[in-house]
Amino acid sequence: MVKNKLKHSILLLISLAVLGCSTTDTAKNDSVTKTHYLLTTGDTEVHKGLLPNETPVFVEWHYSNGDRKKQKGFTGWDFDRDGRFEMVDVLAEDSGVETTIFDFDGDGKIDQKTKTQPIEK
Ligand SMILES: [Ca+2]
Repeated sequence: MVKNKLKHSILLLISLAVLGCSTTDTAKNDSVTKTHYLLTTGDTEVHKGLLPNETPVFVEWHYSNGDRKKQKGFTGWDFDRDGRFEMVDVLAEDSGVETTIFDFDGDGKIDQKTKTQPIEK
């Protein structure tokens, strides 16, 4: 059971990575390209009461010139505190929420995706 939960969490992270890759291309110039990236999770913040657990997910980009850039790319929300994310915020370069994705059936696949709309003033 724990192994299946881990597998589903990894599937969701892979889905996140694909989503993140398509939205955060910030290569400095044409001769320097991104070669690969690593995803790591930070410490989970356990909130009191009914609030879900909150875990930052970091993306470390590796470039062809050897440079690396690490940034918070996602925030995972674990509503039932089983270690799997039911909701993930995909963050933009300015750390604002760009998209929110949901996996409420626990299969590690995205069930719904909601694009964040800017607030009109
Ligand atoms: Ca969960």
